[in-house]
This record gives sequence, structure tokens and C-alpha cells, in this order.
Amino acid sequence: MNQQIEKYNGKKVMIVGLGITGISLVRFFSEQSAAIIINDAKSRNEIVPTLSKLKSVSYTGIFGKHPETLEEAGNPDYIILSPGISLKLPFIEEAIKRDLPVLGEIELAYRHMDAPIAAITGTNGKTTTTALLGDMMQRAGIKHEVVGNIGTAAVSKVKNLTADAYCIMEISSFQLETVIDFKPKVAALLNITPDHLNRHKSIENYADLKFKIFSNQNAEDVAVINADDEICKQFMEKKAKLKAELMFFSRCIPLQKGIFIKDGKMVVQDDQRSAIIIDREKILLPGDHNLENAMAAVGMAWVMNVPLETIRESLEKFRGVEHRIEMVEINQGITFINDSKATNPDAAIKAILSVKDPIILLAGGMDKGNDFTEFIEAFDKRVKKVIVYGETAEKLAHKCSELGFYEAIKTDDLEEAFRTACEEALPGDTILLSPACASWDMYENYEARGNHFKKLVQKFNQK
Ligand code: UMA
Repeated sequence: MNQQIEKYNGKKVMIVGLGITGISLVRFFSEQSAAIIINDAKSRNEIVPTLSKLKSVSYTGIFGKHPETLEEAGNPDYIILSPGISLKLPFIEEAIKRDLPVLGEIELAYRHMDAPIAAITGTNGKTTTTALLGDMMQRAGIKHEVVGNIGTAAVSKVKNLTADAYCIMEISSFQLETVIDFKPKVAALLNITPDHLNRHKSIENYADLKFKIFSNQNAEDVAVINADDEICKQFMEKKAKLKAELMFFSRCIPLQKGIFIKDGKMVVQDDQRSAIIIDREKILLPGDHNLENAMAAVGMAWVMNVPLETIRESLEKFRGVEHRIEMVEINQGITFINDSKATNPDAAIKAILSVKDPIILLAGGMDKGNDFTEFIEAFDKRVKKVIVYGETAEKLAHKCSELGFYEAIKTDDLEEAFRTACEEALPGDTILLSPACASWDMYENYEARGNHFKKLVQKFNQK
């Protein structure tokens, strides 16, 4: 174990937040025979479906609000936080003042695993990079678990994370806020742009948190950092005193050491070895941002001694995370991309900015009351046509003409939108499903919508 293991038997452990993380925490502490207190700001009624997963567990519940004081919280011995919980809650501030152990789930999981950790953070691309690294480990047959912000609480996998395995972890600024001793063997920082500022208050605080991923590393560990990212660069110049070995990656400049592009090929160079990894054109994931994600994953895989041919195979075959800028197919010169997970304008803007243009965009779905101004402004010569459908079709089409974008076509549903897009598309175009709306007007969830899109692509291929 990374630390002398605590004994929770009979201790009062308060778990704050009952989402993905909270459920895993309750199971973890229940196995340790702790006296569990669950607290969630949602009422018991709102949380019934979640509570039904905990039928065999005994616990005390405080629902509908957070307690004001520790006494109201039931005087717990430990407080364990889900990532969405702010440290500024009064009873948590009181606990910290009184030196009561307040741990985030990532710190707790770290203390209960032996596996070396490869941790990835950054504003954008961390899920893709984490999944890509996981794919490399999978293809190499190396024992590992992929956990963290990607959707699986790390604590739920600690039993498998023995010394002979690797822990591949996506880690958010929320999760970094509560790390104490957490020490990844290799950690990557992809980029920093303003995000979550309502919680972190300033870009400086946010950057400090992102760099916290390296804070406990020593000379035997490795830090993989984007040399092209302005905020990362400024931070490194002004503040960062990294103890880990530094491996920069850059798609713009050749480096003495690190991961970079030379003559159209991705190259890795460290103090002892160098290798040409792959022709950049052979990387299946599209776009410059994905090249950066690929470079970070390669740097980490290199450190973990994943065989080069496996790294190469993964780069040539990995299609991305399902439903998130997922490369589906290139057929008759048309690229089909499924970004059904973009259920809001911000997420769809990221897709528009990252895929190859000219784009024929499929957008629409349930109306959540969003304003689509910034979304349509982001079309900016990249989107040549938008095919709108579903509940928001009218609103989107109207907003397009209001903003001077006259290439919107209204359709009834995704099938008609897809057919129209195929009629309009020329070789070299990208047909992108990035709806900017929830799917619930026509589908059970975004996965069902994305799968429908992929079926339509399949049918198109058979023509
Ligand atoms: N809650 C409170 N009080 C609050 C806030 C939330 O009681 O002030 C309760 C909610 O009512 C809910 C529960 O807490 O019942 C949700 O907990 P949570 O927000 O920590 O979310 P989890 O379901 O545990 O999921 C978290 C991450 N979510 C967040 O950080 C917001 C998931 O990342 C992650 O996959 C999961 O743990 C497993 O590690 C999602 C995310 O949106 C993808 N992350 C943000 C991002 O990527 O931008 C950081």
C-alpha cells in the first residue's frame, strides 16, 4: 500500500455526495465495517434511484442539505468528499480547522493501492488521452485499470490495483483540489484554458491546481507537459519547480528531449533512447488537438515501456471515446464523426473547432433553453451547412438567419437530416453529428442517438 493503511472498523465515516463516487465510497467503507453517514444536497426523494443500489448497506442519511456544523453532521471521524463538493462548505471548513481527516476520493484510493499511477489532467482532451493510453496498455497485455474523471471511481478498483498493475487515471481540477500525498509515477498536463472558474475563482488558482498533479513527484517520476500551451509555459517560467524528470511534447517545435514532430513523423527522444513512433498522417484520431493528446499518451506509454509496435498499432486503430468526437468512417472521401455526447453548445463548439473542415453539421434535439449565439458564431467558415432537426430545429434555424448564417436546412429527424447531409456532401467534407442539445425529445439517451447515427453511416456504406 502507498501508506500505512487506516482501520475504519467501527469508525464514523461521512461520505459527501452520492453520485458515481459516493456509491463506490459507500461500498468501499461498508466492506471495512465503518459506520457510514451519507450526505447529499438532494432530498431523499430525488435520490431514491441511487439509494436503491445500496439496499444491503446500513447507513445514516442526511439528505436535502449539507449540515451547518460538525455536530449536525453527527461528529464523524473522517469526511470523504466526492469531486463535485466544494471545500468551502462550513462544516468542512470546521473539520479542516479541527484537523479532522478530510479526504478526496482520489487521495483515499491512492492510499489503498500499490499500482504505479499514470495520471492525466488538462482542460481538454484528458478523456481521449486517458482512453488512448488505456488502449495501448490493453493491446500490450499489461494489467491495468482505467479510472477517475473518465467515469469510474478509482476507489472501486483498488483491489485490482496491485503492484504488478498500472493505474491509468483521468484527473480533474476538482479532484486535484483534495490530493495530499497522491504521487503519480508519470503525470501529463495537456493544456490549460479557463474552465470551472465559478469554483476556482481565477485562472491562477486553476493553473495552480493543475500543476498540483506534479507536486509529490520526485526525480524517479516523469512529468509530461505541453510545450506549445501558453499558460503551461508561463507557469513553468514563473512558478513550477518540478522535481520529476521533465518530458515536454510539442507539435510546433523540434525539441532536444521529449516528443515532437520531425519531417512529418512523431519522434520520442530521451536521455538514453530515441525512436520514430509513427507518420503523423497514420494517426486515426483527427485534428491537431488529437495529435497533442496522442503525443502525451505516447510519452506516458514510453515511460511505462509499452512496446513501440503496440503504441503504433493503437495510434493507427484507436477511434476515440465512443460518442465523443468519435471517428466513425471515411467513405467516398467523406469523413463521418459522431459527437452525440455534445448535449450543450459548449461541447459542440469544441467539436466544430477540432474536426477537419468543411463541415456539414447535424444539430438539434431537446430544447434546454440554451442560447445558441456562440455556437452559431463558432461556425465561422468551418461549417458550410447546418442541418437542424428535432424540437430545437425551428429555434436553431431562426437564430442562424438572425446571425447572418443562411446555410441552415430544417428537417424532421436525424434520419432525414443525415440523408440531406449526404446529398449535400462533397469528397473532402466532414459530416459531424454534434447536436448541442439533449437527445431526450427522440431518444432514451445520447448513446442511443449516437448509435442511430452510426447505423445510418453503415447503411450509407452499403450503397
Ligand atoms: N452534490 C452535493 N452537493 C454539492 C454538489 C453535489 O450534495 O455541492 C451531490 C449531487 O447532488 C450528486 C452528487 O453530489 O448526488 C454528485 O457527486 P459529484 O458531483 O462529485 O459527481 P459524481 O457522480 O461522483 O462524478 C464524479 C465526477 N463529477 C464531477 O466532478 C462533477 C465525474 O466527472 C467522474 O467521472 C466521477 O466522479 C468518477 O470519478 C464528470 C465531470 O463532469 C465527467 N467532471 C468535470 C469535468 O470533466 O469537467 C470535473
